[in-house]
Amino acid sequence: MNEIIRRIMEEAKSRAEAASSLEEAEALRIKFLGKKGELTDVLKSMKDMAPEERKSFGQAANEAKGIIEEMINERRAFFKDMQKKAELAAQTIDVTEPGKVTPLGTKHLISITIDEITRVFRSMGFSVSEGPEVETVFNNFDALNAGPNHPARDITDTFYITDDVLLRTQTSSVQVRTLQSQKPPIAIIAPGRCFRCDTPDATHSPMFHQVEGLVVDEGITMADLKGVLDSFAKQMFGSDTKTKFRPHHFPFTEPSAEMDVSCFKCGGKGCRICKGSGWIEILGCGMVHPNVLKVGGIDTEKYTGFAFGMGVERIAMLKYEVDDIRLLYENDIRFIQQFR
Ligand code: 2NL
Repeated sequence: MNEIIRRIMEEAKSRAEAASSLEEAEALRIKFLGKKGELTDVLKSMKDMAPEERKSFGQAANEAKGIIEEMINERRAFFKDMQKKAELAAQTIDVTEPGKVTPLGTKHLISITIDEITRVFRSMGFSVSEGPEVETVFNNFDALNAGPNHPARDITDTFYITDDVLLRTQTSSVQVRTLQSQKPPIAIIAPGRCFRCDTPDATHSPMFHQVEGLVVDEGITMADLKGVLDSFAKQMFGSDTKTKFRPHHFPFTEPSAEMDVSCFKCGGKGCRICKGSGWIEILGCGMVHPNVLKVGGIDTEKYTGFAFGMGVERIAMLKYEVDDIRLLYENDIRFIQQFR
């Protein structure tokens, strides 16, 4: 074999063996086989050779090219393999390492209470409706038979956005929408946020929650109202719970009542929770006023209904003995985690 080729091959071999990294091995390809590489230079010089010399020289040079290529490839593969092994070693997972503990959130007491109320009414065949917190004055007041001079409309009591749009003061507006969009029989509850201009104290908050309910069908009477709400009270506060209905007044119901339950803490003897009376006021209710049914386009000769509304905060505070409504909104984890 030509002396020059042999020398180049030997140099390539020792350089390949000496290469200590993938980069070094790759640089050898350029040094020996690249456009300006050593073997390429030798091949270029062939043009000055005699034809028979050129043939054997060319064969030897091509053979050398293949061998050098293979040597370099082998070296590259070696370093690639090393790199991969190093990567895998670095990635080794220690399965005995203790896992990271992600603290689990807890349901807020308001959500817990809404869920409890919802479960009871669902079990009696009610479905759950939701509606917007930003409502029309019509859906919030006019449709509910609250006359143009009703005190609740006052700007000192209600958050108005424009003359015709407000933050709903009760979730009745959801039921107004239901009356307008569905035909009886209707049995729904509407849980959700409400807003009133109140200065916060132990029992008031400008943002609070309500669950309202509405039933409309043929032949619905006050007896249905009492039966459903008495059953709700027993499921919510215990099967020994007694109920009592006191006459009241709401513009959207006639007749209207407030329902008291016998104190679930003392059983009626009188204690701190029921302020010594043995009874606790839980909700307002009544037979839906014909004017409200008419707004929903419901035939008041054929259909009657009852409705009720309760404050979620009030029920949560009574049931779980929370003495300041503001605790429900501070979101102190030590408070929130007490209710699981
Ligand atoms: C209370 C009293 C009440 C209603 C809400 C209602 C809704 C429609 C028609 C008639 Cl669409 N009434 N809702 C009825 C009686 C009482 O809430 O003290 N809530 C905290």
